Amino acid sequence: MHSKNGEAGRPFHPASAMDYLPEPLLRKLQVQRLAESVSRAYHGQRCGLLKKRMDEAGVKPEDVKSLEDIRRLPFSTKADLRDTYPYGLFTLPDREVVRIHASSGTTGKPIVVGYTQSDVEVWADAMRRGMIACGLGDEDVIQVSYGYGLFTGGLGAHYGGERLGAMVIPTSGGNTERQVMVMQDFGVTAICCTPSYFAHIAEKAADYGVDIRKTRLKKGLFGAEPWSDAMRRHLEETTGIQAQDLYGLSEISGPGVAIECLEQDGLHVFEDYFYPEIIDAETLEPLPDGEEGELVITTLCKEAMPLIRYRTRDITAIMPGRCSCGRVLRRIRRIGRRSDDMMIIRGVNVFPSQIETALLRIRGLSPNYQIVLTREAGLDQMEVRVEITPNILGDRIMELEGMLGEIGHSILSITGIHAKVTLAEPKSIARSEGKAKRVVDRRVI
Ligand code: DLL
Repeated sequence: MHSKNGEAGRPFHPASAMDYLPEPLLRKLQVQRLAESVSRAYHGQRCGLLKKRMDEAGVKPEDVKSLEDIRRLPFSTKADLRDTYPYGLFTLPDREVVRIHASSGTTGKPIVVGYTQSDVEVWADAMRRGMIACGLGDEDVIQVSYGYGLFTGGLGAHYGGERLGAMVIPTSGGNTERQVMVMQDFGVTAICCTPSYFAHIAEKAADYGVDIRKTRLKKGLFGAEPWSDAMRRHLEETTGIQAQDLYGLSEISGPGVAIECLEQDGLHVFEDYFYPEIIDAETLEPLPDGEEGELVITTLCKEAMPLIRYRTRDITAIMPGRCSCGRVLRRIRRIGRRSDDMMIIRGVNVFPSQIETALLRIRGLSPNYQIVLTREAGLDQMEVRVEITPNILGDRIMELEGMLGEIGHSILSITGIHAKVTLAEPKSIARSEGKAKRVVDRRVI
């Protein structure tokens, strides 16, 4: 088997044998793990949500005998996480849980996910295999510039890199000058961050007189936000690295649910851990391979918080046929959009409803607002334009300035994003007769 991008001679990497499991064995393993996962969720969820839904649908965990049987199971959504906040979907006692992460919910509260020791290991293993698929090995020096904290990006890439045996440098996000220094001085060969942050790092590096082509950097594992092939070409041409697409979501584990191999022709899903389906977002009916729809994922090994048929809201397709890299794992197309209104701003998930919650906490604002997204020097900027009510208009300028600060603070506390706030005169923001158009996205991705 030959690969055009340099995996030649090693189509089968012994350290990622599961990627090459013969298909009948993989499907058999999936059925067995699916049945176990459904049983864990059915019997274990603290809130009993899945049990209630399955009982209503007349399905029992024992009914899951083939992969087709998955269609009989109810879907789960972000709303389920919100409604059972914080730990309702957990299936094990707290003492079994060794890690918590969180991601934006649709209102002021985040959604919370938990991991047992085994869940952390499964996640690290998926990331490790993803890194191998990108051509990385124990000789690599990996700079992790995804944020460390409740966000899964930093620790997810970190554990994967350590499991690979690479040298991992946990720079986390921010302080771009130091990022460039570390990259140059520490002999970094691969970087993990959002594609827009790498564009920003590259631009800053040029300002500091550093030519990334002359450093040892050769790979980037980019994800956490949608990006395009045009952006890939731009990053690859300006910096000389190979830019790989990395996908994941907190609910399922974090980064490493799917990743591109060196063929850069779709993202391999780690199917022995995460079972993918594509559905029509309107009818909820499964769609055949090749057709675009919403990605639904069932965790096969998760212990602390198994999720059955989780609707990701990400739009993609399962690509028919086998990848020329030789991996048996099926591929999804790169994700360009979602079926809901979630925005991703500097890698942070933000819902318009969160902005609304933040605005309505403040007296004197009307519920008419608009969110304008732009990208400057590779960095996303969010402007929130909000109308004031007529009775506030007569107040002194000083008070209006205080109000700007208060709004900015309220948005920051709910979303974690610094927004530029502009007050607009009453009735100056366009009204709509149907769905309000809250978001104007001027970013080129
Ligand atoms: O963004 C996990 C992650 C970290 C993935 C680092 C990749 C790298 P959440 O914050 O829960 O988790 O956001 C998940 O981000 O449902 C997609 O809408 C979007 N997303 C993630 N990766 C990609 C990608 C992390 N490669 C949400 N392309 C997902 C497009 C992506 N969208």
